[in-house]
This record gives sequence, C-alpha cells and structure tokens, in this order.
Amino acid sequence: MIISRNTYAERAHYCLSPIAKNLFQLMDEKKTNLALSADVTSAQQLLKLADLLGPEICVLKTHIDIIEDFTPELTQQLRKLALKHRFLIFEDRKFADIGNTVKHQYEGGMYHIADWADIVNAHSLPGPGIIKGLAEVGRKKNRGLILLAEMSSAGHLINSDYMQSTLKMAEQFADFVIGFITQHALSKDPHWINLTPGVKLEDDQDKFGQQYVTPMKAIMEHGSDVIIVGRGIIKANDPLEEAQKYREKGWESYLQRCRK
Ligand code: S5P
Repeated sequence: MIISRNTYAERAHYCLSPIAKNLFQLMDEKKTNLALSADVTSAQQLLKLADLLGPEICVLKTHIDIIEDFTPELTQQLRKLALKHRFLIFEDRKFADIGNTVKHQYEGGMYHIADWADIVNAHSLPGPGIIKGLAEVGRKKNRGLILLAEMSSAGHLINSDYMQSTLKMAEQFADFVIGFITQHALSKDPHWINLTPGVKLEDDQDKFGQQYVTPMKAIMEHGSDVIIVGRGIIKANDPLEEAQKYREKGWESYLQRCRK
C-alpha cells in the first residue's frame, strides 16, 4: 500500500511538469480534490454544470465526443469558465494508437483537443511512441498527459506487471506525464498525481460492471489524490449539494491522511 502523507503544496515542489505543479497548487489553495466527470450529451448541459459546480472542483473531465451539438464555441465557453472558477479541463479521450495517429487526433480533427484541454489521457498499451506523439503537440502548449494504469471496470485485463511497466514508461517523460488514472497509487515519488474514477458515497456497481469505492477508501486506503465523480453527482436531485458532499468527504479524507 502506497500512501503519501505529504500535502499537495509540498508535492507541487517536486513536479517537473508545469501543469502538475499548477494542479497541486490549485487543489491546495481552492481546498478541493474533486474532479467532476461531466458526462452529459448537450453543450448547454455541459456549460450549466461547469458554471454551477466550477467553484467546487479542481478538474472538469469531459468526453467531448458524446456532445450531440458540438461547436468550437463550446470549448471557448468552457475555457472562460475554467478561468472564472479556476479549474483545469481534462478531456478523457483515452488515446490508444500509434504516435503518428494520436498526434493528429490530439491536434486536429473536429475537436482540436490540444487547443482547449489542459490534460488528456492515454493507454500505455501501444508503448512509448504514443507518449512521444502526444508530447510533440502538448509540450509546447504546456499541456499534461495522464496514463491509464488501472481501470475501475470489473474484468479489465490490466495486471500488476502492466501497471509497473506503465509507471516505468511514465518515468521517461516526467515533464509531460503528470500522473495516472488508477485505483491504487503506484509510486512513492511525490510528483505523480493519482486520479481515481469509480467513486460514490456508497460502494456500488452499475449494470456494465463499473465498480465504485467511497472517497474515504480511495484516498485513505488506496492513495488516490483526486476523486473523479460522474453519476454520483450529475444524476442527483441537487447536483450542487451533492458535489459539496463529495468535496467535503474528499478533503476531509486528504487532511486525515496528512495528519496520520
Ligand atoms: O477506469 C476508468 C477510467 C475512467 S477515465 N473508469 C472510469 O469510469 N473512467 C471514467 O470515469 C468514465 O469514462 C466516466 O467518464 C467516469 C466515471 O463516471 P461515473 O458516472 O461512473 O462516476
């Protein structure tokens, strides 16, 4: 079990990536380790959620390709909200191809992801070329990359060798890779940020095998730094009130971890 007792502010000093430093500082100053997974399908819903919940979160995670009425105006509006409320935008694109292809997917196409997303993620499966391809676009824009080290879904094919190899790959690009999507912290190195999806106030499952842990368990037992919450918040009757509950649980767990 790897659990960091250091504060986010302390860990910011160790970051080689400017965006990782920025995220740690933002969490420390805003006092939130909650990321919202804003998995909605209309531009208006996405902007409404970002504006309403922006004050509670450190990261807004998007799936831009599920938006049915996408226009570039949407991403401009999101950037304005990111500035207004001070959160980072993480496009959960899960790149998984050779370097040359992901470079185009990141930079161009319909979405021009690199122009508006502070952070993107990728599978390590294809090998280091995927990071090289993304870094060619992202480095000059001061963007950050998260590698998927472990998934939350039942029956995934990732084992501990895969996780360790993902960590080794990340170590070669520590100025660009900021951390991991993972259920468990992978390394004692303080600069890696561990972001954990599959979080709800109660342990639960969905009908597709999504597995949930509580904020307390993710942070105190599994060494997570950022809890990523989607349906737990966006399907609630009062998403703002619910986001505040997750924020409190997440922050309290982090403070307890630092005190221990
Ligand atoms: O292993 C993973 C990785 C990710 S990024 N498991 C996940 O669930 N995710 C994403 O987190 C998923 O794509 C979704 O956007 C979010 C979880 O949403 P929730 O509604 O289950 O909280």
